[in-house]
Amino acid sequence: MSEFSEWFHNILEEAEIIDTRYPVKGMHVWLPQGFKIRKHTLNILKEILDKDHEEVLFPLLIPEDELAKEAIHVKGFEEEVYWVTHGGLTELNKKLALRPTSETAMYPMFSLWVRNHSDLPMKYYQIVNTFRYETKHTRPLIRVREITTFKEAHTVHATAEETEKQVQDAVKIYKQFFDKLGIPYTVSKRPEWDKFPGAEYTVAFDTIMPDGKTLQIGTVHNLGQTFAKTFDITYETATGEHEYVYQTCYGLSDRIIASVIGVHGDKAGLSLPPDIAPYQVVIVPIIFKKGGEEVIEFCKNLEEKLKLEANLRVYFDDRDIRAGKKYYEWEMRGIPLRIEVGPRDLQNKKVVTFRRDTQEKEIIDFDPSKISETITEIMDDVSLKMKDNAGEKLENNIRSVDSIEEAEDIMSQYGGIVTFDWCGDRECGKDIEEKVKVDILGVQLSEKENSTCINCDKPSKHITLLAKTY
Ligand code: PR8
Repeated sequence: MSEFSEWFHNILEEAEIIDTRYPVKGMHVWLPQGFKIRKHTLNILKEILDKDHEEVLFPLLIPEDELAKEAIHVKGFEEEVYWVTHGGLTELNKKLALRPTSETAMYPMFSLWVRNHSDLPMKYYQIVNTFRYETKHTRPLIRVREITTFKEAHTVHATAEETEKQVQDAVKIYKQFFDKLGIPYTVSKRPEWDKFPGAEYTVAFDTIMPDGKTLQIGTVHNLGQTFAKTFDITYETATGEHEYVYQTCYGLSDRIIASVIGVHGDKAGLSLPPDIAPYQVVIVPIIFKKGGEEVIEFCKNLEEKLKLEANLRVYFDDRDIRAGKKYYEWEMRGIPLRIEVGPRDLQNKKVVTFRRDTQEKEIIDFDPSKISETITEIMDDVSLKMKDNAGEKLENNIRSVDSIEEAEDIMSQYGGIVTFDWCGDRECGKDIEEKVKVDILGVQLSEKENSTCINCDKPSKHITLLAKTY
């Protein structure tokens, strides 16, 4: 197990994120701390999506004939589908698949719902569990067989231009979301051999984990009319003709939580952005024999104040254990700010703050009329600094190269991402992957003029990203 893998597994257990001992491979139990992080993360996402998407909920089971209808799609998933074959003791006359994703559950219904051009665009999303019988090595939150946090959006449009625009909008939505979590990313168009089964093209978000490998954390797919033709999703135009619709879909998974943990964590454990931390502030009383009651009273008031005035998630830790043990625990769990209060601080009208991200202690003035504002400002600064630091780490891990040899060198020395010019041809791309022994992530969306492929000298239009991936 690599150093990072070991750290990651330990932290999932120690910080009580998930319990990996559930007796089905690739399926885990969310624990209360992890569940809170998941809930706050999803709330951020929902808030963004709810502006112009509707939330729906489709059944888990998909009839075999619907799943099989779209040939390329089913080919892409056939080795990963779990099947329900029996109802009690009776063998079902039609097998039912546990959804690996929901195109084939949703689109037969879309075919009933879309009638007229005025019904379009339609933008739906759901947050559900999906099942994929992964044959590659499974890893908690990173490659699971039950994806418990599968956010899938599906949109339907009248024209190809509108789907293009929707792909760009979805990229913007995900950027906004990852920025809020302070997760840095690259955005690239996947090579045609790595696109979503049934899509015209796939745009993906990747981040770098501490071991230098990239993790795909989100995808946006332009589906064109492939599924519309398979599932007969048509609309009547203003002039009375019937046309097939155009579609997009985009998804995120448990990997968003894995990336928060991996990207922000350090030797002391988790470090959570305030927006998703189970508690944003923990108050720890330092109690000696004398003056204990006043300290407790002060802490309780401070807790109430911060909850009411600053709308923060605050935990007053008055457990009867050593303060040092509490410090260790909250640091490991990644709580952004700790406030320590002892009898002397009360006398001096001061409190001590400890920032998890910078590991810095500070003594600040306690002014009851200003404390909520002060703590809110600290929270904002924590969010900003965490995002900047993580962004810098990613930038430092992207290296541009001019030759295949250089790419090999950098990969073996540092890992991370290397960028170069590539012609875009499948054969040449496969040759590059073979030579450097890592995968082409994809090409940047913007075009580049006057460049040539580092492998075959043909003209190249885009900068390509290459990385060892999860
Ligand atoms: C779609 N259909 O399904 P996608 N464990 C954790 N995360 C995973 C796993 C896994 N085993 N497999 C994939 N992901 C489209 C879009 C509806 C929504 C992650 O797309 O197959 C991927 O990295 O690309 C991706 O970020 C997301 O799930 C969507 O999966």
